[in-house]
Amino acid sequence: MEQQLKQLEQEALAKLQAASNLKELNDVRVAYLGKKGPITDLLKGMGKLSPEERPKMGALVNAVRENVTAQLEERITILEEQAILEQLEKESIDVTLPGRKVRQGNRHPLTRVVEEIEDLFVSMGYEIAEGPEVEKDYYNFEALNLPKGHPARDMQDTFYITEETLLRTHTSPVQARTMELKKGEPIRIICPGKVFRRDNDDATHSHQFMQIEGLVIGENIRMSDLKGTLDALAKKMFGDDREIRLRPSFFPFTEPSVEMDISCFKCGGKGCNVCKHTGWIEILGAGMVHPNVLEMAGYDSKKVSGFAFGIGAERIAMLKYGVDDIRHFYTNDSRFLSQFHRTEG
Ligand code: FA5
Repeated sequence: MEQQLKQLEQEALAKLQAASNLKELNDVRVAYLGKKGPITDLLKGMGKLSPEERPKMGALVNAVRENVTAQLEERITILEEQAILEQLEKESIDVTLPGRKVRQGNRHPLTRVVEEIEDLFVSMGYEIAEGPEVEKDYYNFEALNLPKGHPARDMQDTFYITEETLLRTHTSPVQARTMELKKGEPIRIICPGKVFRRDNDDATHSHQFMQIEGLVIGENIRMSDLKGTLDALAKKMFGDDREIRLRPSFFPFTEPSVEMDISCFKCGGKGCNVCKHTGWIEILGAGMVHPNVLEMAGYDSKKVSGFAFGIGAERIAMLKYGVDDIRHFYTNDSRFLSQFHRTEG
């Protein structure tokens, strides 16, 4: 029996050494030390031994059990440490590897144009105003001398929410709102924002685009003030070289009215698909505020006068950066947008 016990001990110790993970160790523990294992069996058989042999064998079996248990615990500690080391090895970071580049974002070309124009006008003493994109028919049309049924409404067909609310077709309703708010006080504002129209999308038209409205009201404001202001805008955005023209136009809320064109960046004025073979691209509408509009907002048109303009922000960005299709601004194509990294200032 002693012999048998020694053999069992050797076997168990060998298997403990051979076990390569915690699960295998547990299998060895169950097989040798478990309730149905040979060591327990031997202990159970002690009753059959003579009283002299019993304590000796008892001590031997206990010694074997203790030795196997001690070895088991030692192996558990070793394998646990090994597992932790392996885990650490897997998770280790090689600080010498080249880092992943974080792609640097930049402002959208339209945002930059709007900010540049804002800067120019703020430097001339203008305030920045805002108005809602979902607008009342009253402010979008009626307060601007465009009563219901006026034929000029057709030029700015839009998306109606209800009979009386719509997506604004231009930023001009901010004129009416500001005049109402200022109650006869002088005004000098610009208002950038999104506008919406039922226009067919093409190289220079979009159903949603940006305008920047300008409004100046005070005593003795003249057409020459408007011209000088637009001239300063054109010089700031395009430099002195680009050709500019003002031509007579019609808006129900200004009298007289003008439109400003810039010579086409693509063909230099010869005519191409971008400028619809005219050599010019229209960038804004403007004029002297119509007396009816002043009166409707509570201003005395005999005492004060004013000028207003509405700039197409996309058209400015197209001319400034040589973009030949307005749709590039809205597709979020990073190949297009990343070109503006270099010129970020
Ligand atoms: C207006 O919207 C007037 N509210 C401008 C104005 C303001 C006149 C104050 C007088 C006083 P118009 O419809 O022409 O005018 O548009 C102004 C500018 O917006 C155009 O010159 C053009 O640059 C731009 N624009 C017009 N329609 C579109 C479109 N579908 N897509 C992109 N830009 C457009």
